[in-house]
Amino acid sequence: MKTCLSSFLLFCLFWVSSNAQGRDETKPLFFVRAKAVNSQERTQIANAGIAIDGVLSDAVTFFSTEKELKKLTSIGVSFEATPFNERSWGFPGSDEAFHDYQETSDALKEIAAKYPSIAQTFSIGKSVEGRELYGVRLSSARMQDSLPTMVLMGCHHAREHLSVEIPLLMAQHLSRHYGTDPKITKLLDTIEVWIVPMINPDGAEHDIHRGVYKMWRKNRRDNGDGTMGVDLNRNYGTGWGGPGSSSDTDSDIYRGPHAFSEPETLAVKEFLKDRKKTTTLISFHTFSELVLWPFGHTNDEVPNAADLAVFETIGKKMAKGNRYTPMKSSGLYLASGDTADWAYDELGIFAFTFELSPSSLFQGGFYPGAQAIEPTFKANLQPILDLMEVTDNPYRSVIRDDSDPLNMLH
Ligand code: 0X9
Ligand code: ZN
Repeated sequence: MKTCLSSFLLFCLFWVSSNAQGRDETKPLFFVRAKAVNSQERTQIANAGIAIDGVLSDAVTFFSTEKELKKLTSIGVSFEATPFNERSWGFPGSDEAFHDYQETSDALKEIAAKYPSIAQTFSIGKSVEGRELYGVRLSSARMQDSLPTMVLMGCHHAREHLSVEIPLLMAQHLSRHYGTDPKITKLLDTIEVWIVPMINPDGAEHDIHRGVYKMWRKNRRDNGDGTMGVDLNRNYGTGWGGPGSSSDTDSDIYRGPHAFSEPETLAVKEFLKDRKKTTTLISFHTFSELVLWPFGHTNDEVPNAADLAVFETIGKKMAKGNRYTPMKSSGLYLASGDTADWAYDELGIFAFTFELSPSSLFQGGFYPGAQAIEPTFKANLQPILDLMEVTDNPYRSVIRDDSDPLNMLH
């Protein structure tokens, strides 16, 4: 792979500015493949303010602006950059099966209307543009927060539309099968499942505005300097401001002025703090097919050996089910201020990040098409059920013999 500045400039010469409907800023966007063979090299790129999308054995892929490419060159990173015209991704018209904000809200209300004895909708707060952040609670227990709780969330990142579909389909699947499938019936009789499929509705709506994908990642905060958006997965409190996040308001991994500066992350914070019996959580993202656990802001392991064993045991089990790659988040690259680090660090929740399908940009990246929805849900159903099954006591997953509570793997 050759750098870089010369080929980059060459590409610039050929750049046809058809990007007026791209990101808000009418800046040319580039698809980049940069050399990075390990977590350290990937972190160096993340530290330059880049939101890495795909990880290959010897390289990473991402979208970036000219300014970011200059920065990469200045720190000696080798890359190939190709002008990107998002129109080539096609129109959401062919992706009708995906749920926009209104459709997601309606689908949640429909579940509650159809299955009132086990489903109720709720809102955890409002987005920066004032949209309600709706969810659905599933359990046969009448009293809220009376049973061990699992939380599923989607769409911290706007363009990751598949991450809305999986928690939404899970809500539909669980509610439909309660009372007929003995396993699901028992689960909803013994735990509560709280599902919020769209944490970043403003960003998701912006990404599909006027039927053209925008490759948008952040929320829609007006930063007041001509740039828009904060990366919600860099805005949580644990390790906020650390490696793999940016103070540049223009960056795709802009962390915001302070931890929980955004109404969306603040709403998640208050919501999780209120759900005192929450033991497990999955935050769905796309793409790369990974099952990730804390920490992501430091290379340090989770210090509690029992907790580490739970993360590794359940993480690997779930990854067997969906055939994704299991790893500690920092093994991917360091990124500070993400949901799972905070949920575990602050609240002791066994919080995972799933990077759903596809495996790479070359299989469709953020826009894999509607045909990806069903197989992705099928692949992830059992892993989610596996996590539900240990939600009453996640430590059970590392006990070899259920009858002997002392026989733990550490
Ligand atoms: O960078 C992210 O926020 C996540 N990847 S994505 O492509 N969906 O943006 C991964 C978060 C994993 N956490 C850490 N590495 N800390
Ligand atoms: Zn994401």
